[in-house]
Amino acid sequence: MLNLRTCAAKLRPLTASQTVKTISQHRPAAPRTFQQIRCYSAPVAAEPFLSGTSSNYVEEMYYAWLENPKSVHKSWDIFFRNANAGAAPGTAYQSPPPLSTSLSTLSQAQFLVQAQPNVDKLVEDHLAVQSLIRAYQVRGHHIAKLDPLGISCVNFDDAPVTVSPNVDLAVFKERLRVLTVGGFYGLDESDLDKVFHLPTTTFIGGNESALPLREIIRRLEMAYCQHIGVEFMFINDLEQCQWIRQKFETPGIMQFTNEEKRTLLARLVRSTRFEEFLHRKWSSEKRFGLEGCEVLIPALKTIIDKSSEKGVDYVIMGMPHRGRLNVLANVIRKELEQIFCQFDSKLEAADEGSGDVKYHLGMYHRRINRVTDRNITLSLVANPSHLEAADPVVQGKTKAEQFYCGDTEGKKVMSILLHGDAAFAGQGIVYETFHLSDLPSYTTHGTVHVVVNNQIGFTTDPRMARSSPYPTDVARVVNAPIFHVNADDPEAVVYVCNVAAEWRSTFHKDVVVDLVCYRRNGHNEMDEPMFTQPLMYKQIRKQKPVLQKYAELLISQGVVNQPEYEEEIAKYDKICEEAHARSKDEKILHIKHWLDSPWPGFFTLDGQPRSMTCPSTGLNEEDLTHIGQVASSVPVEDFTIHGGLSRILKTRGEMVKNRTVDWALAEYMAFGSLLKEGIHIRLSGQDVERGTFSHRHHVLHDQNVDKRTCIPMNHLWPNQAPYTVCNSSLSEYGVLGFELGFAMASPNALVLWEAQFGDFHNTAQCIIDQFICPGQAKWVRQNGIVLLLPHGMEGMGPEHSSARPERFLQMCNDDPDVFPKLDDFDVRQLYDCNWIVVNCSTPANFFHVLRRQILLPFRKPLIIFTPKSLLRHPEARSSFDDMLPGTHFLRVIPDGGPAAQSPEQVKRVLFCTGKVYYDLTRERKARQMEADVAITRVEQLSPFPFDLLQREAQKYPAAELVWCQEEHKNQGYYDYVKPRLRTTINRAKPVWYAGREPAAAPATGNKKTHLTELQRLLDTAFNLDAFKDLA
Ligand SMILES: Cc1ncc(C[n+]2csc(CCOP(=O)(O)OP(=O)(O)O)c2C)c(N)n1
Ligand SMILES: [Mg+2]
Repeated sequence: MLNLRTCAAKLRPLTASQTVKTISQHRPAAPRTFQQIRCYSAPVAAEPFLSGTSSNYVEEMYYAWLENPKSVHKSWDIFFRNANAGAAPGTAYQSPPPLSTSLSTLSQAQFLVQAQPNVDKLVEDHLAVQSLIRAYQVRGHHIAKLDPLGISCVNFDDAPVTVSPNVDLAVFKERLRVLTVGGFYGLDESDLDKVFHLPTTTFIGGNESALPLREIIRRLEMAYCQHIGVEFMFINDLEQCQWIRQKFETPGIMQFTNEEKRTLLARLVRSTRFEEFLHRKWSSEKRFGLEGCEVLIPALKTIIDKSSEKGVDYVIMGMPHRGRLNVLANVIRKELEQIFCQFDSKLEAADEGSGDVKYHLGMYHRRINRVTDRNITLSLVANPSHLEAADPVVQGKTKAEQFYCGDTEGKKVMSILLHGDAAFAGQGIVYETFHLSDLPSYTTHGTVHVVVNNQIGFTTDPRMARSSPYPTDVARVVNAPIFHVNADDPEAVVYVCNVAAEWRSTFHKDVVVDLVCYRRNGHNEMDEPMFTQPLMYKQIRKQKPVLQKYAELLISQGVVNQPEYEEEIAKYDKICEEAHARSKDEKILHIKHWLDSPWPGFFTLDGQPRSMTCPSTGLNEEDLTHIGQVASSVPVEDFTIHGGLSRILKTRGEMVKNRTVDWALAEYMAFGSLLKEGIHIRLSGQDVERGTFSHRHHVLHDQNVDKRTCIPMNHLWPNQAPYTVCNSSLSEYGVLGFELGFAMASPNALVLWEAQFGDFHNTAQCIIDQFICPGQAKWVRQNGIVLLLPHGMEGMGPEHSSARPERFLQMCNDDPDVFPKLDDFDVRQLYDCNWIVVNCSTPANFFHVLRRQILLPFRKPLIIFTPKSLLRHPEARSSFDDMLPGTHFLRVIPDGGPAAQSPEQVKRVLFCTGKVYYDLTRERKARQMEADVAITRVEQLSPFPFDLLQREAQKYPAAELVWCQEEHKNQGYYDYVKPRLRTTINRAKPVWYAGREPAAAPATGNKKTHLTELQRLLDTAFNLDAFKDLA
């Protein structure tokens, strides 16, 4: 009774407003417009049979009639013709002529209209049947039997309904009559054996166009209410909806050959026995086992097999902890001994770096797919504990692999993302990643998402963990179909996985497979789940493992016999035992064996850089001039740009004639020259095409032709590498993760992410903390991504001022107290660091540091604090002379004025970085203190230029040393620089501070206070008595 009540609620007709919404969502835009609907709906609104849900059916008929008037019954044809001709309300309907004889083959024909004197009733009943079919399509998943435990934690009214496939509608309908307003869409028991035409929006008929109601219900029950719950009716595209209906409604479509069943059983054996083996050998080790969702392994293998069959030869995967070792062993096929040896606590690490736990490491493997006999490469991206953080990284890597092999439609390279139910619903990055899925410069042309929905997250129930009915609702925002499936029915799982892979290869859009399962043990193997989920776990204890259930099924069907089954188990156990024996010979753990993205040819065979030098980053005059000219022109015919932009380009042209560059032009020079050398450049971030500060203008827009654009950077050289510049979605976490993934794929690309303002990087903090900063140490994986972070105190308020340099500097791995013993600081120091942090004060230095990033023989992340007001500062210009061959990036720019001429006379050296240099020189000049105070610019903050700064400090023996910054004392660079500067001078002198006071916020919101603070810090910097009393 309870069940039936639930069922009734789920199948209840939509309200009028719901109907309108749903219809407007899934109608195609053209040629079927809403105008056409209004054309008939206005005059016929008063037709007696057009109410509530019946209008659904009428619309179906109307669309069919529009396409082909003969496709609908004669009565509808006349009705629509009259309505369209403007018949008055209530007069468009005429009694129909007799039905054609096309249904004469049906034995129930006596129930059809010929025998039916009441045509109104006929129409109503058809409308009711149409509504019924639609109700199953929309809501059938609510009552499907998805939960293997039968306790359904999904937040619907109640537990699933069990309806026998042999519909006992008498009982069923009786309940519904009581429980739904107006009964079962007006149908009653006498209708059960009546035959109804099926609308074009269902495939349950197979070859038949009409069926008795009893059979219609039975088939709908079979399609939508068994172990698969299909959620798809929110999809806007009719063709896609039809495709899905056909995949699940066609009678007998879910058939498996005996061979397929045996393969499925063998895969379940591997999945199950792998976990059992680990449990036997290391019962007290954490492994985040897959017990309760062993079907994940055949599920993934099915997606890969089907995708391989459709032409995919490279699959990039991302996944969390749960079942990861099993996936490595049985999907990626990592050697078992490599996995087992990780459980040996005495194993020494062979590689530099801190390494990572065994269930975080990545993997790359190329092999033959046995099912399709085609080569396939599988890569599992290394990930941190931070759930879902790897999602955008996987997408970026996938995009890059597609880009490098010219796979513009995602036919060869694809991604699969695995999720836990709690994380999928809870982590915002899932949403941010979904929103990249259909953007031209970010799409990977469809991802297959698989959710291990064990109905729990650590100790938290779904009802406490999410407000949506399913953990997968987030996918609805991109119109991805969602296939919920009971993970204890392996054939249903394999079926939906096949459909998911086919969907991806047909529509190149995301799709979700929700494996509704359970977690047999605690969160990890050491955890006691009964503390918090006693009833659930009582049920789980009673649950027969899926392998056992499926084996029994196949044995009962005669597909395998008991000895064959046992032999399959023994065979795999033996493989595990032998690998275990071999694993004992492993003495050393090589993390580099777990690389997810090898860069063939970039390193020597033992993974070392091919040299330890960096060529000059300078460029010849001809190339500088050529790039400058293209940057100041419109290199296509008949292209009208905005007048203001013409002026900007003209100014650029004049700068080129004068052999000077500003910031934007320096960036152009760096990009343009690297493109010539075959280096792909990708610049991504919010509004990067124009540049937040309207300085870049890398994409020109024709003022007369909509969407006509020109990227001059792609018109530089005959065989240049392509330049990609793309405005991103408004996401930092997602987009930075994506670009990091893109940069992982190849060392021969300059991949840059620009924050709108530097402060906004903190919504991507997880990517910075978990991947960029420690990536190489954890995973022996280098990455040359560049972060451009606009920074500077310019009176713009607490936000839009600071890129938080202190945070990046705090994460640098160089020792503040040790002067490095190196012959070559220029390159060696870079090799040893975890990332490079710079704040350039000249365009030329910015140009060099970008080029150096690629010309170095290894890759390190590069963090650049970029200017805002300096973009247009007349002094922030560089001459071509500073960019010619032989010139290079200056880690430190010493004072070049009177102070440097007579260094012994100098009373104070001001060390600084970035924009404040210009404030300091202006002030020094105003105070005529050029001979008293030297100003030294630290351009590369980390790794710290110990060698050069030592030289600078020694050059001015009588001078006080002062660190000057415009940031607050507890922010900026001071805490990082001070101990290091002291190390360079053997702590012989103090290092004083001139800058803003400590503060909670990065900057004041009051412009006047800002200027007062600035003046105060300049006063301190040039007051030679300022530190007297402190000495
Ligand atoms: C961002 C983040 N927050 C918290 C955690 C701690 N944590 C680890 S596993 C887990 C539960 C995950 O549940 P679910 O996503 O359902 O995966 P399951 O373990 O059930 O497979 C939590 C909260 C984490 N790893 N990452
Ligand atoms: Mg879970």
